[in-house]
Amino acid sequence: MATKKKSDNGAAATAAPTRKAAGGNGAAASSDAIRGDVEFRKELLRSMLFQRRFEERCAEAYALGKIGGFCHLYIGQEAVSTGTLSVLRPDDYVITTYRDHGQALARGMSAKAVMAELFGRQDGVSGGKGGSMHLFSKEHNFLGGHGIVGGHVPIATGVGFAIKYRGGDQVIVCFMGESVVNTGAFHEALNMAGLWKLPVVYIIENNRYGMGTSLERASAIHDIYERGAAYNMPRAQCDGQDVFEVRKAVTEAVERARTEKLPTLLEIRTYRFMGHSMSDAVSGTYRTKAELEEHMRRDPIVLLRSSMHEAGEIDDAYVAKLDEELKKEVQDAWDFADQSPEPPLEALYQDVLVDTTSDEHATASA
Ligand SMILES: Cc1ncc(C[n+]2csc(CCOP(=O)(O)OP(=O)(O)O)c2C)c(N)n1
Ligand SMILES: [Mg+2]
Repeated sequence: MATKKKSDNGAAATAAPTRKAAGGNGAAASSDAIRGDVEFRKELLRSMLFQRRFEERCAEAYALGKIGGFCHLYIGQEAVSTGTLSVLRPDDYVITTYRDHGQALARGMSAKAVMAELFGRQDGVSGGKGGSMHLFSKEHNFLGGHGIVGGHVPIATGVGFAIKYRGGDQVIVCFMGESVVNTGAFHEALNMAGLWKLPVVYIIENNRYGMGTSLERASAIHDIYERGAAYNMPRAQCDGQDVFEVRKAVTEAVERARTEKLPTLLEIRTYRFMGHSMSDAVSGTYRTKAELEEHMRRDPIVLLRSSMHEAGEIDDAYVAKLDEELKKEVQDAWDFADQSPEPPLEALYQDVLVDTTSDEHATASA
């Protein structure tokens, strides 16, 4: 079990809790294993609420000019990151898009180092040279943070190939938005994974929009998990606002990948509460305020908190204290980022090419 994990720079991070997933050989996991005990559910709540509080401050930092470039918030989708990453082992791999803050935090990466990256500072997870869209951590097998829509999907397939080739039992989870399913790279990559039976869990976070274009205006089919049929790939769809539904679907897919070396295409239906990026209006252009408000009634954090409240597992005082702790942790991350220096000019020439013939590289990849 891991709840509060130590991170890169020794600071406590609020990672998604982990529990051994139930069910081997593709057997469906039991409801008890999915829901865990009260302490586990509290950790799920903590993980989601931490992402929310962190990103609320990101919006503030962006408005103040402390964060530059692009910045895509994940608010509303936190049950997907927490639910998914609570199923993985530390030696599994994760790869994602530019909407990556929540997943990095749920994976246990240091909030301080993530915030420093957003601020473009030297102590950031990518040395301050990547920014919001390019969070990486070798320690956490977190392979980015990618800005090109669909560009990371073939990389995930390659990692799946490498795992199988080396005889490992890890899996790779590849998060993507629903617009990715209309790119060529998606089809090439999923075909290979289906053909070669690779341990990859492809997760489509279907938040209904690609920038300002709705799924219905962009895709010939709307149950997009069905695209897996073209690649003979196991596939499923689940509710992304319910963290337990996410855990259940991901547990089955991960077990299938780990024990049977089979890929899965999972469509997780969610909704983003903010604009596409910080430069986009929240509503009033491509979606109505009424639509947004309807979806906000299914806020994943409120759903979990209310169910625990009703079961008598937490009370208002518990939530208030938790919130206070998390806000302080985010403030500490902000302060850390703010005092971190900008990368020196020489950093421009560092980490540009890897000398794959060097001894250091040979040892690292052995
Ligand atoms: C190849 C490519 N084309 C266009 C863009 C511009 N772009 C950035 S995000 C985005 C929409 C992606 O939507 P989706 O995959 O649904 O992810 P979401 O933003 O909803 O998480 C587009 C078109 C890009 N980054 N890469
Ligand atoms: Mg989308």
